[in-house]
Amino acid sequence: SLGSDSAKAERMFRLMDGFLKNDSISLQQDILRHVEYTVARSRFNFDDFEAYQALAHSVRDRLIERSHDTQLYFKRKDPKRVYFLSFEYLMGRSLSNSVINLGIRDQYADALSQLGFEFEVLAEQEGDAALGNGGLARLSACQMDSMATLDYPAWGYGLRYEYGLFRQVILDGFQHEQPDFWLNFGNPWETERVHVTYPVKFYGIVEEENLNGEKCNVWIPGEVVEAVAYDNPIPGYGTRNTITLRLWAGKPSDQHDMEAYNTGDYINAVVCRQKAENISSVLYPDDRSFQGKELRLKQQYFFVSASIQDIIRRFKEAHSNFDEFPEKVALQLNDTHPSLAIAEVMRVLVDKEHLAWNKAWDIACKIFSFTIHAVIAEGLEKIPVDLLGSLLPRHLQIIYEINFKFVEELKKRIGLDYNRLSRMSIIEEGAVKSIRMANLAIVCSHTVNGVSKVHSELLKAKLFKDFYELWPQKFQCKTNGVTQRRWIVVSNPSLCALISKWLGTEAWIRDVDLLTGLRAYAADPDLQQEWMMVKKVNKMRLAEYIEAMSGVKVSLDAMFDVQTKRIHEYKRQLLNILGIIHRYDCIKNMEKSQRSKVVPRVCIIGGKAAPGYEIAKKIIKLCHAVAEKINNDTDVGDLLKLVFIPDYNVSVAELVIPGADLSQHISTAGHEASGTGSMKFLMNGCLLLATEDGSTVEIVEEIGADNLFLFGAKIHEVPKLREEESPKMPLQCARVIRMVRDGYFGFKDYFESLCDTVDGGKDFYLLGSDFESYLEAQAAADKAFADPNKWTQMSILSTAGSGRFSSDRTIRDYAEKTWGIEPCRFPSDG
Ligand code: HBZ
Repeated sequence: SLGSDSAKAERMFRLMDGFLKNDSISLQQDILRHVEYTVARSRFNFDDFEAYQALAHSVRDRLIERSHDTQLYFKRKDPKRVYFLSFEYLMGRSLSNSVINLGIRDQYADALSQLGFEFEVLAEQEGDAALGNGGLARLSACQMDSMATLDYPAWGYGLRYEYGLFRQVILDGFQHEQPDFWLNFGNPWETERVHVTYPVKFYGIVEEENLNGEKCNVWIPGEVVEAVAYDNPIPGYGTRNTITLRLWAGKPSDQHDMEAYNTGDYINAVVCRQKAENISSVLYPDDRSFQGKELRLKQQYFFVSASIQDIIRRFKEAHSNFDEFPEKVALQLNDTHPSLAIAEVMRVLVDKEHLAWNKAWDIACKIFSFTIHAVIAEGLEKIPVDLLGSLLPRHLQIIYEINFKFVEELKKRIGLDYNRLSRMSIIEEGAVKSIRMANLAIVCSHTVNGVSKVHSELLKAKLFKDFYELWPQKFQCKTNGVTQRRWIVVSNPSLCALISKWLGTEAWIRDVDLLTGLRAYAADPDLQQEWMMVKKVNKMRLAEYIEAMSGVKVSLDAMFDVQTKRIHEYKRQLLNILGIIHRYDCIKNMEKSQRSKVVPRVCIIGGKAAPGYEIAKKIIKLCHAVAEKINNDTDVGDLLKLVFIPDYNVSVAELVIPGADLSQHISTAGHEASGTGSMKFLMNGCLLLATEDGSTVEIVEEIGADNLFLFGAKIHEVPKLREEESPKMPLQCARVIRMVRDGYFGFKDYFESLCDTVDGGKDFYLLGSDFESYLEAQAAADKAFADPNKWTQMSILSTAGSGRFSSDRTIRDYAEKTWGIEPCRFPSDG
């Protein structure tokens, strides 16, 4: 249905003999062809890794066909498109996800077995694409999957870092960071688009010129770097639609240094050229606060400038009038990191397209929407004015102009309330004058959203109260979600099969609300039996991994209790460890006869600390020190084990989450914007032990408070608890801290400052205050676990209630209420 009518197209179609075929023989032929011609190994002699590469290339061929069809179709239909701008994506592995979404996993598994290979084994050969830090980045990946599956005409834009998030190596219990040069063996999924390149300018000066009697600003840059596109196909599930994640890499520009060549400084000129590649070379591994570093700002502009040029080029291919721009383009800012796009759009429209300022501003205000992932003001980006002025002189002028007009308008609305004016200004006056990127994004965006109900309310009541009062209609809530394709279908195939069997359909994979159908069988002994078996198999897989990695043997009868996420004080891994020490202490002090009543636990903690975050690194060390003591105590045996899983990433998560019985989401209330890990555990029938923070509040609404273990201070109680003169410190908590302080786990001096954060007089994250309630929730979890049928019923109800936390729901909501776009589905069922 796609090709043009021309004879040429007909002939090409015949020559190509239609599309690639997916029968077993064709797949085997394709794989062998790639072994021989792409990997350049003999088809009679290749190893697992080479087989993986060939396999990946053969899958990519199929993805390319679909992405061509999709793009051609979008071009023909010319719908409004959304451009998702995110600085970070945690895609993980692509192989299993791709073949599942293409609907040909079984065919591939069969073809491979005919060739003497096992699909699962080859899938293990793939490394993670880890171009991001944590929740924000994985959310972007889940949302791309949903945009493709729901047939939205969407593009993702990002940076192709050569070094992704560091690899975490644990030596003697301490975290060390190793570079993740993930492209070392090539990346079979991407396609370099050598023709899709754009110059990106930096530094220089701005001159005023006269253009037909009108004053016009011309930016004469001091450096030009070329951005080259690398396209990564994102296949939808149950649709032929395959969208693109376009990542930019830096490459030297030809215009760059002619001067140097002419003066004969050849060596220096080549060295200078290499610097261009540095821009996109490394991901900043800190997910806490803004780094006022020039390289970071360069990355931001590089990414923004290339993306905007690409978007405008695509628009201009079909349109000549910028009045139509807002009808065809929606730009989504994933946090403030890409918000320079606002100044860039203004610069292009005013300086290049010569639109009047007001006209350009009107357009900009109709295309941008902005998602905030931060909770506290310190997390918001501020760019020093001097830095911006030297790197992007024209953008600084534009931001000043935007601010001037905004403040003038504001004065008319609110009068001369200088405190409020200065709070809302895009420019922060202070020791270091800087640009508040969030304010810039809010001023220009038509929609601003938080990532859970409580977070969105918090933004309105606290962080951006002034803006909410000015523009209440701009503020929305888009509760996060995760994709059930990756987090059930790919990572937990046995559960996937079980769900489909009991629902009598696989339709829930696209239509996740159908999961609620499981509620009817939650008490059914047959389902319960099968459900337990699935969990057992997943626990076995996890136990093998734990033993291979750490040498610790764990009992499958124990409750697997997991906390995996970035290490942060506010996420309170320390509370978890103190709770484990308490449990250990109790077992030690118990009458031997009482021990049979203890519910055995395997406590699993995993996550990376930002390289410069000392306290987080001490938490990791404490975890190892405590584990060393407990795991070697024969007195305790299987009643308690503690394991730290190193280098937690997407593919480790795929193994850990399905094997968890209980998972902890225990941030101090009011600190987690949403949290998305909890949603993945929920989907996998894992019970939650949690504070009423972020999206947990909505999870409780959905599954009921008696289906999880809640504890701790509530959001509104936190400020008052913090004001208290002497923070609450229950005896049990004081006792376990004392054990650490006294050197019970060694490294006495090293842990001192960590202990200070709790009993040093401040206890900012309220570990002491929440400690008793935490222990009670843990006791309730033990009690429930002792009744396997009850526990299994709760587990089934968790999965059954997880549908609301699918990114499909989130994306549909963005599409309808924020972006104003509609599905554009390639007309085929293939
Ligand atoms: O975004 C997280 C929130 O902490 C979490 O609650 C939420 O569920 C998730 C998705 O909305 N935020 C991040 O992951 N933030 C970052 O990774 C980050 C990265 C670079 C920065 C600042 C923050 O400069």
